[in-house]
Amino acid sequence: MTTTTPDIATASEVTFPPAFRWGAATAAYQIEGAADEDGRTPSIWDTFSRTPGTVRNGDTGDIAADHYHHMREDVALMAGLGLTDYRFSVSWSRVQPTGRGPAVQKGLDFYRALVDELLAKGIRPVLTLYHWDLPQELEDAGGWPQRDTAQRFAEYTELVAQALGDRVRTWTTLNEPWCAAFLGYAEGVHAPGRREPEAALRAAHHLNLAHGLAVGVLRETTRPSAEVSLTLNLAAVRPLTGSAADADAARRVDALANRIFLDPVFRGHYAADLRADTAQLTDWSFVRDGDLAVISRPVDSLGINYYTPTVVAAGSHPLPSPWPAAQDHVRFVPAPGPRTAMDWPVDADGLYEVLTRLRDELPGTPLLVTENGAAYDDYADPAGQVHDPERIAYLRAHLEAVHRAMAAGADVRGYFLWSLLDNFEWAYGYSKRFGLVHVDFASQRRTPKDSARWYADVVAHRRLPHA
Ligand code: IFM
Repeated sequence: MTTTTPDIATASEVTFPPAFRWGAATAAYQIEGAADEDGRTPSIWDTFSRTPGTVRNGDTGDIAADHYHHMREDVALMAGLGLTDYRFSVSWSRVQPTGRGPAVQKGLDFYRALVDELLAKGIRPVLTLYHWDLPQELEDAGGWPQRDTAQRFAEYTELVAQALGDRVRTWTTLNEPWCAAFLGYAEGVHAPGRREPEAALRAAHHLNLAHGLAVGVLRETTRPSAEVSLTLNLAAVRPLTGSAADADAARRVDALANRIFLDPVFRGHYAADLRADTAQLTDWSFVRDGDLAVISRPVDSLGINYYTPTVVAAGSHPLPSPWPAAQDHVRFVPAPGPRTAMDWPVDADGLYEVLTRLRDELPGTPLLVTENGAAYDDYADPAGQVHDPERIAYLRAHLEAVHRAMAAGADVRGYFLWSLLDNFEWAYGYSKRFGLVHVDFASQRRTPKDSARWYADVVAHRRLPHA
C-alpha cells in the first residue's frame, strides 16, 4: 500500500475515490455452521454456546447461516451487490482441529474454494485469521492467558499462509482482541466465560504477541505484495463533563480499550499509566524481553471496527466487568440518542473521532473501516420484502462520517459493512440481525433487504444518494 492521502470531493456531494474498497464482513463461527463436518472439532465458542445459560435462547453456531453449504450462493449475492472486497475469517479448529500439528486438508479446501470463487467474481478476499474461535484443546491447556497459545497461533498462521498465500493478498491477524481478552476472560460473557481479570491482562498481551509472531510468519510465507493488518474495536471514549475526575475515568478506559493494543503494536511499549492502574492485579512480568520488538513489527494498515461511543464519568460499576481494576473508578453513562436493537446509541461522530485521532497519532498508516453496521428487528413482509430504513439511515450517517474524516485528512482506504448476512450474534444468538441480507434460519432462504439495494447503489456510484 502506498501512503498518499486519497483525493476526495469535499463539496456537499459525498463521493468516494475510485480506489475506495467497498466490502462486507462476516466471521466463521457466526455464519458457517457445519460444526462437526470434515474433521472440524469444537472451538471455545462451541463449548460455551452449548453451556446452558450462556447464549440467549440456547442458540449455538452448529448450523448458523449454513454458509459452509451455501458458499457459492453467498458469493453470488456479494457479486450482485458489486462488492470489491469480502472480509471473512478462518475457523482455526476447521483447519487445525487441536490447535497443533498438521492441517486438515478438507478444512483448507473449503477456504481455497471460497477464495477462488471470490477471485473468479472479481472480489478481493480479506482474510482474518482469528475471530474468537480458539480450538477448545488450546483453552484446555490454558487458553490465551497461557503464553504458548501465541506460538500455536504462529504455527496455525503458517499453515493457512502456505495454503492460501498465493491467492490472498490482504491478511488480518486478529479481530477485536479486546473482546477476546476482556469479554472472554474478565467479564465472562463471551467464550471461554472466565472471570479472571488478571488472566485477561495476560490474554491481551499474548494476543498482541500472537499478532506480532503472525506478522513475521506472513512476511516470510506470503507474497511481498501482501498487506498485513490488525483489526481493533477502538473505543471513542468521551468524558461526561470537563471535570478532572471524568477526564481521569476516560484516561483509564482509553488505556484499557485502546492504548493496550495501539501502544505495543505501533510504539513498542505499554503505557506507564496502564501498568500503574492495574498494579493491584499484576506486575506485568508476563511481558518478556524481546516481546515488544515482535509485537511492533510494522503492519501495512489498521482495521477499525466502530459501532457506538463510550461515555464515562468518575464513579464505579459492578463486577463482573470487562475493565480490570477500573470498577472503583469508572461509571459508564448511556449516550443519548436513538438506539439500535442492541440498545447501542447511534452516534456517527464517534467514528469521525476515532478516524481523526488515528490520523493524528498514526500518520502514514492507512486505515480501513473493517466493521460498521447495526442490528434492527427486521422481518420479511408477506410480499417477501425486508424494509429496513433505520439501517439505511445508520449507514448513511456513518459513511458521511467516514467521508468527513477523509476530507479532514484521515487516510481511509475502505469501508466494510457488518454484516453480509444475518448471523449468530454471540451471546445474543440469532435474536439480533445485522445483515444486509435477511436469513430465514429455518429454511436458510436469503432475502436482500432494502439496505442491500441501497448499499449496492452506493458502491456502484461511489456516492451517497440524496436522502
Ligand atoms: O458480530 C460482531 C462481530 O463478530 C465483531 N464485531 C462486532 C459485531 C457486532 O456485535
